[in-house]
Amino acid sequence: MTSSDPTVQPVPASVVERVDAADVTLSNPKRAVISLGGNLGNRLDTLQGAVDALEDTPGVRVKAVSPVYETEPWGVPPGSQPSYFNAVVLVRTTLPPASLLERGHAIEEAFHRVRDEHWGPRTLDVDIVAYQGVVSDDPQLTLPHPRAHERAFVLAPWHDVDPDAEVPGRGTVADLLAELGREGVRVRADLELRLPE
Ligand code: PH2
Ligand code: MG
Ligand code: MG
Repeated sequence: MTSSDPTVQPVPASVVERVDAADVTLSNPKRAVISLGGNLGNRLDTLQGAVDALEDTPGVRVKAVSPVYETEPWGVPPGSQPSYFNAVVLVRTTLPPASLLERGHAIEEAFHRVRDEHWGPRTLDVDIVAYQGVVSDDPQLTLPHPRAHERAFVLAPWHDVDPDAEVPGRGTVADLLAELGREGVRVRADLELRLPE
């Protein structure tokens, strides 16, 4: 996911990342990209709570947290839902994809996620966007996320934390984002997510 050296590759000011000399906390960790979103309640507190809960997960280490984006609801009629806050988190994990997904769902539930309507408004959505280079059509967890490549609210923050990233099988995040454009997403430079200690 990142071949870029942060000492030579400038990152936007609000990207918060951890560069460990060695990943001593996890053995044989895999890289995963997680998208966070929510459009109900205190969206910033919820996203921060999700970042903290990921870091509190045994076998998960949060490596980078993107800027916060305020985004138009995608896939629903204009004006029918409040705007979202979205962010992308890079983790290293020893959990297999299914366990990471399960943990994501548990975190959603901890933030009172209610699933009553497809693409309905929600306090928190935790999606696994990519896991190492894995391509899988497992109906429980399609990897990479089947719509990541067409969503600026995923691509823009992902590009901020990993400018060299690729959507496995789809191309680079930079190219996909350039093609798609940034309509409906704007960075909230006044806000910031913290990397847990
Ligand atoms: N998530 C959806 C549907 N639409 N739109 C935005 N802007 N952000 C989201 O996270 C989002 C969405 C379903 O997961
Ligand atoms: Mg989603
Ligand atoms: Mg989801």
